[in-house]
Amino acid sequence: MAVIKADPFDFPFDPATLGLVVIDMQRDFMEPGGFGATLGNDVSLLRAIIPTTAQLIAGFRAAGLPVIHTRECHKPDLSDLPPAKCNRGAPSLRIGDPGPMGRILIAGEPGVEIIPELCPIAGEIVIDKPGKGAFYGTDFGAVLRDKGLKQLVFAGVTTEVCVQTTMREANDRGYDALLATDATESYFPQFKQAAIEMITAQGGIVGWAASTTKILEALNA
Ligand code: C5J
Repeated sequence: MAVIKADPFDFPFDPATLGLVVIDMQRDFMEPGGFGATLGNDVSLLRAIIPTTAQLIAGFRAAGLPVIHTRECHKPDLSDLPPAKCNRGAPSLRIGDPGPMGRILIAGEPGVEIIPELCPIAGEIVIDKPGKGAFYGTDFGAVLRDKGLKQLVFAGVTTEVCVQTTMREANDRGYDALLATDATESYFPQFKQAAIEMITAQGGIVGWAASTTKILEALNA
């Protein structure tokens, strides 16, 4: 068994069952004019993690381990967008409205594309998800089973929304979940910190957390 030096304690793993899940590193959250910006967020805050996330992805690829990407988006006819999600708050544009990167959070539009720095390569699976969690309304669970994955390292945005939701869903389904602390970000730094603490408190009640350096050290050992 290999081991990642993690919080709140070491994360032992079998490389044959380990994969990386990169959540929603798409233009709609990372660039001006997308979904994140319509909600009033400073999207530039998220860009700081692009280099570490790229390193993490490169490390998994170099080790021959799977990388799975997700994107939050809806069908063009909005049939998978419940009013409880659509009619929330007072955004400058709602999901489905036309914006500078195409219709906000709609599959196939430029805003849903993963940012070029972290672009999936041939053979990597991209899960389009209508919810915050990657399991809801997708074949993510079937993909993990197909690939024989049981232990998941998580990166992406935003820490306390789609990343944490997916980690909780994964934990409930029996997966070990570890958060790469410097390859995840929030529009609210205090929420990122709180999410990491929520995940790792109480003996790792949801999962583990470790830096990209520690994760890569273990992959390269
Ligand atoms: C949000 C996400 N924040 N990817 N989505 O709505 O975290």
